[in-house]
Amino acid sequence: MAVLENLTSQQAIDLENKHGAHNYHPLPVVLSRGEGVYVWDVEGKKYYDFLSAYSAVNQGHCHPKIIGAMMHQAQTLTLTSRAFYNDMLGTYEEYVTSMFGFDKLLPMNTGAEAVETALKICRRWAYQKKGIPENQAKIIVCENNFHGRTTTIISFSNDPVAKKDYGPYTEGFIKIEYDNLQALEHTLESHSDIAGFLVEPIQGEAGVYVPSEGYLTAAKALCEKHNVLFIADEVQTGIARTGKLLAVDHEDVKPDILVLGKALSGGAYPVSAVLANDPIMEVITPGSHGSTFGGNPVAAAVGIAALEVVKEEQLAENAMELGQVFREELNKFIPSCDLVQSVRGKGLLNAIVINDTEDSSTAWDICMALRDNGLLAKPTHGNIIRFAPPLVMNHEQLLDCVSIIIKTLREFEK
Ligand code: IF1
Repeated sequence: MAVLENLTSQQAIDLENKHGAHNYHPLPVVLSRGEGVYVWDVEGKKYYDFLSAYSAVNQGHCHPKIIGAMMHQAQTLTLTSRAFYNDMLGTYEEYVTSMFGFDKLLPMNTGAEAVETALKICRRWAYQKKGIPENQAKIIVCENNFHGRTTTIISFSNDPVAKKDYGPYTEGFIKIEYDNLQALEHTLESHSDIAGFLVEPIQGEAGVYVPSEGYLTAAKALCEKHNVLFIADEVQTGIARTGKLLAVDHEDVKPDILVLGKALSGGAYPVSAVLANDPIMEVITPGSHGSTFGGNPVAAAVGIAALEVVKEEQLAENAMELGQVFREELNKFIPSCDLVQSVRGKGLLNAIVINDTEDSSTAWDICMALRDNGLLAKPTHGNIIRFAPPLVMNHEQLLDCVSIIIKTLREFEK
């Protein structure tokens, strides 16, 4: 079929520009194949993937176990809707709830859907269990948050690019400074209608902001003291990315509601989930929430396989170890490089801060040069470049990537 003829990169870009909404500004590289830590462009050039589709491909591209599970289920039964039972969903729910230590799981598809689901559960719990007057529930969120792109979620964003001209906005959210316990405590003490606190254990899109040691523990304790639900958005930080199964595990914090997505499927299929214990999840009753694809057999098969890979290949341990190597190597280099201010992160979720203004093109230009040198990464906000390779990377590959990054930064210094 003509439509499947091999395209040049430029042809593929032109087609997207002509026929697709311009809701992204991708780095000019057209990928056609992925395997493990590598991707190839349509001209056959090989790259290290240092973005992992925003931490969805933690298990590496096209992991054979995950693809095998997907193909088998896709040839058997793809979708029943929840109008009927299917033989995969209960097994998946048992597997995931026991792996993460919760009573129940509500299956969705995208991260934003799961965040929206968590907000609905939190509000309904507030009215039915906490006794907050109907329509008065407030949920505390953090400045510079990123939780998705639905109208309600961008209503509590402070990113003008993600928010402007999408009003009217959903009410019921109070924004406080991230990593500021006094702000959280003051807000909890000065309001009686707080239902929940929604937080990223590390703020990814904001620029990989790791909060102070103990922040999550203290925040959870404040929520318990005020009978407010602690909602952890681990869509990006979860599934071994930060060197533990969950980023909250670094502080042994147990969220009241846990939101998972992205690498819950290893990037093979849209799979997200909301987990909570019965006293909270029981506010969801038949017909009060759902989705056509939520909990479909393919998602269930893929989700189990993706989590088995995390355990079998000890991806959290590997991320912890390689993340330390990555930051050590860059911290050795940074003193000799005026271009880079710092490196920060946990596990294999890291970022470097470029010594330039937020509105400069330096970070973008560096990513273009990294692309030419065989490594794909992309700036988050302004002058911060996120580095997040698949967690299946080995020590030799990581050191190879560090040398590409240093070589590229040196080229820029001249
Ligand atoms: C884009 C980055 C952005 C997320 C957290 C929920 C969601 C995300 C913590 C929603 C999604 C993606 C979305 C994608 C770029 C990427 C991203 F931080 F990961 F880099 F935007 F901030 N919670 N993050 O990070 O999940 O609905 O996308 O499945 O929208 O540009 P989703």
